[in-house]
Amino acid sequence: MALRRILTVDTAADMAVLKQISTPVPAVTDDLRALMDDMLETMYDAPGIGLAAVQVGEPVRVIVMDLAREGDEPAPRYFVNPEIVETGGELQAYEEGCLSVPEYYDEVERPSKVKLRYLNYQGEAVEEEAEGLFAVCVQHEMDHLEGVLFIDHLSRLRRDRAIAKVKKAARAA
Ligand code: K2U
Ligand code: ZN
Repeated sequence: MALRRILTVDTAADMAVLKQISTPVPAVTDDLRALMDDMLETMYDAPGIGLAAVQVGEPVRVIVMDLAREGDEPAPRYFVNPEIVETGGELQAYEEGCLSVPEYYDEVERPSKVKLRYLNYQGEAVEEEAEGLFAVCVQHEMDHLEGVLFIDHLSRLRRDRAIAKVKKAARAA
């Protein structure tokens, strides 16, 4: 397993990759599992609770997640070629962050329930319903696969302020 660099919005090169639409994966192979292992290690190290492959420079339709609370047993989740097949419930606001937009948090409204279909770590087809933080994270990560960042849901002013803040922090580092 290896740590990968997480792309951030402060450079044009990284932003160009983050804005790409990720490509479907033809098959769940050992190489793909190695990428998912690296993504999970990178996510835990960040730390974060979700990560899309494009965030480590691999624009393929793969997401990893672990929603286990501090102190609980890790509960790694792998989603290959995930699709949201249904959304429901009421619109719910949640204070989101993003490992590609470090240290910036803002409210985003999303449907409170989603039904998703994906291939798991073994390449088996799974259909699952999500709500709560799981639904928020799935939709946040699915946005990444479409080249959409959570700040793209904000006003132009707040989006520009977020990017300026990340650029300022990168210069200071
Ligand atoms: O995509 C990412 O950058 C990973 C996010 C996933 C996430 C964002 C918003 C809401 C839920 C999940 C990172 O895990 S950011 C860290 C974080 C953790 C819990 C809640 C909000 C942000
Ligand atoms: Zn994100």
